[in-house]
Amino acid sequence: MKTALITGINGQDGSYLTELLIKKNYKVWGILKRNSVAENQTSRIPNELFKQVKLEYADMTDMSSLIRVLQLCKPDEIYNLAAQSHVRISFDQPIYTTDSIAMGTLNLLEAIRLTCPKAKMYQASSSEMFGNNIDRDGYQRETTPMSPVSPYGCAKVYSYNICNNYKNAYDLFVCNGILFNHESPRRGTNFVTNKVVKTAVEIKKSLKNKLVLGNLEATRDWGHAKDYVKAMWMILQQNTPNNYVCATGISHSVQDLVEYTFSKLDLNWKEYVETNAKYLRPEELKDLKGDSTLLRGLGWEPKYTFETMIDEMIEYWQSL
Ligand code: NAP
Ligand code: F7E
Repeated sequence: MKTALITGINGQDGSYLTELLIKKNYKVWGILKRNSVAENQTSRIPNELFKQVKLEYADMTDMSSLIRVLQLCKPDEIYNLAAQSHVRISFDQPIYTTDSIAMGTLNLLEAIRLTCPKAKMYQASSSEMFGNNIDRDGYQRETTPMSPVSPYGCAKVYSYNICNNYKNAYDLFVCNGILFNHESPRRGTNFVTNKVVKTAVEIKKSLKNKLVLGNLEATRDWGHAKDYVKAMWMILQQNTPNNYVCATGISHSVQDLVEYTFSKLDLNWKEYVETNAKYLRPEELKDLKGDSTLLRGLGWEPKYTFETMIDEMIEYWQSL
């Protein structure tokens, strides 16, 4: 039986990864960031799995807490998913964002080097690292230069680089998964997909009468978090560490997302959607579309399409 430690276990991806690893018969440990509302610390961990998961308080900014947990659980695999992960908010909280992501990753790498150097580590890298660089064929891939346009993206580039550095310098098994946007009913409701779907369903139920958004022209390559946590696991099952892009290869604009969601609910989006500059970012990342040929070579393939994913999210909000 393998043991895995997940940082960010209560996040969208952490919760799906927990389900996947438990199904694969792993012993799963997770770290919880302390919240004054205790229920919030575990709000995304499915009830039926609660008893099977071992949870410990720790914080990415507190290396001693990471060492304590690593010594307790002695993991075979570590999935570093913890982060202040909201790009717009990273402009409001640049230092905490950098502490939790960049220093957090370095704290974890040092803790691994000191306590369990044989463990394999997955780093949650992001398409936000590319900024507005696009290869001539319209895609971003592992070799696309990185010029991030947000404090979040800058911090993720540091994490990406320090992971590669520790892999080469200390012979650690560290892999970066460069994941493009991925969503689900468990996505935070201040990210655009779940904000649009939740509000559209509330409009349909006559609980709200408008949806206020920022940039409608931006395009993203949106996949489903369930498909993407499978990629994380596959990346760590290889014999040699490597970095992989994970994406569907299809992109849609925010306006496409709005049009699809409202039309599924038989609503005319133009009657309800407004824009407000407060949702714009000081520097915008305009277009993302990923080429995951390398990962597909390992046998990875997404099961969800953009449409089936949004349909599932609509059903979720309708069911409440
Ligand atoms: P998420 O839902 O925001 O989850 C992040 C988790 O990290 C939360 O459980 C949060 O705790 C925890 N956390 C935040 N700061 C922490 C700290 N200082 N110490 C310990 N834990 C901390 O994010 P996600 O969508 O699951 O994404 C998982 C990872 O993949 C993140 O690193 C994100 O940056 C990266 N990523 C995401 C995407 C995407 O589209 N979803 C794409 C590329 C990369 P609380 O639950 O207490 O808030
Ligand atoms: O924005 C536009 C916004 O906040 C998507 C994170 O998981 O993916 C995520 O970052 C697009 C942007 O995600 C609103 O300007 C318009 O162009 O859902 P988002 P993101 O910024 O792409 C990457 C890969 C990560 O790594 C991150 O952790 O939608 N947009 N109007 C809006 N976005 C939000 N949030 N709210 C709006 O009202």
